[in-house]
Amino acid sequence: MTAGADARGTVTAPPAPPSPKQPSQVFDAPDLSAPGAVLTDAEIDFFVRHGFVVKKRLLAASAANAALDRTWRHLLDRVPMADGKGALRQHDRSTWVSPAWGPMPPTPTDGPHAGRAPIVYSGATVKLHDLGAAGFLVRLVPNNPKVRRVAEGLLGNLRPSRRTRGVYALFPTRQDEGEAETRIADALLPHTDQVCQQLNACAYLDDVPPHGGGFTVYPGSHKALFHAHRFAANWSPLPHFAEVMREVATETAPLELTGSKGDVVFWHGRLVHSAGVHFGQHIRWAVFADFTHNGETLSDDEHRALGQFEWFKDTRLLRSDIETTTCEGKDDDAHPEAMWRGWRLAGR
Ligand SMILES: O=C(O)CCC(=O)C(=O)O
Ligand SMILES: [Fe+2]
Repeated sequence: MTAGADARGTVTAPPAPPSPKQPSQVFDAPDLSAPGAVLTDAEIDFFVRHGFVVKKRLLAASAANAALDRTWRHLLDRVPMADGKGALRQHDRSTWVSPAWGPMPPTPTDGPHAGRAPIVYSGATVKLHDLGAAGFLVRLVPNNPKVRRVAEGLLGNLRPSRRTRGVYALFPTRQDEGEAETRIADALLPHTDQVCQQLNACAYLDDVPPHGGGFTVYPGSHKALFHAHRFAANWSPLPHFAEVMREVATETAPLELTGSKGDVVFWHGRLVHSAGVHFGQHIRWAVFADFTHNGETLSDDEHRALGQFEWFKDTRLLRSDIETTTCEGKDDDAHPEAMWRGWRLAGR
């Protein structure tokens, strides 16, 4: 049954899962592709079971390099450094470690960037949201025919892509001594994303070595989190959401996805994930993109009224969404079809 009436759910902010958290394990995802196939059965099975699949070197290296050069220019142009603390330089790795950013202006409360700074720079993280709609990024990831065919093969008819979330960089930091396992677990911030979450992509613009900030996923968590929402896609956490997150964080060993320039991780919108631990010397460069069905969506003002307007994401609440209770108890491995209703992969 499709919920045509109120597809918005009851929204309450979930508390963060506490420690102890499981440390992540470095994971080089298997290459399950086959020449000429957009998606193999093995890739689809992997995605259904684990909630993600990695398409290796899906982006051309030359295009990733060009995008990275433009991203560097934008970052150097727009992100201020702290006075007297030394400049950041693209081709001087010694400047990459623990960069001292200038102060961030307050988050805009109105205008086009209300609710989220156009660029977030804090500690080791830089999120270039304002670059997210740049043509070269939209062409490289969500509108790249190779990426789009995979997303369509998994999800079906897609809402036209207008933007990405931007480029997310994780810089190397000076490391304190400490027990590696504790540092790894403590550094993780398992969470799920909001607004409307069906399918997402994380594309690497450069190689991501072990413990180099690889996107980190909690395999299989998409199934439990699916049932921790009232609706299949729209942000609609149920009262037991926090408990489910706690169980995932304490019981599931997260996988830190190492990879190469051009790899694209496709991940289910309900998959628990985190930015990865980073003890290395490289910068982790990733473009995040959102995909949803091409259904009717709420207006921007309706999102604002619900406190759900996130301008930097290419996703909007669906006016008609599926009630997860109608899928209850049927998404085990023997009957995987329930939580995949409406997905193209279910029809293969
Ligand atoms: O940068 C990453 O690896 C993860 C970012 C993320 O999960 C988010 O911004 O919601
Ligand atoms: Fe996230």
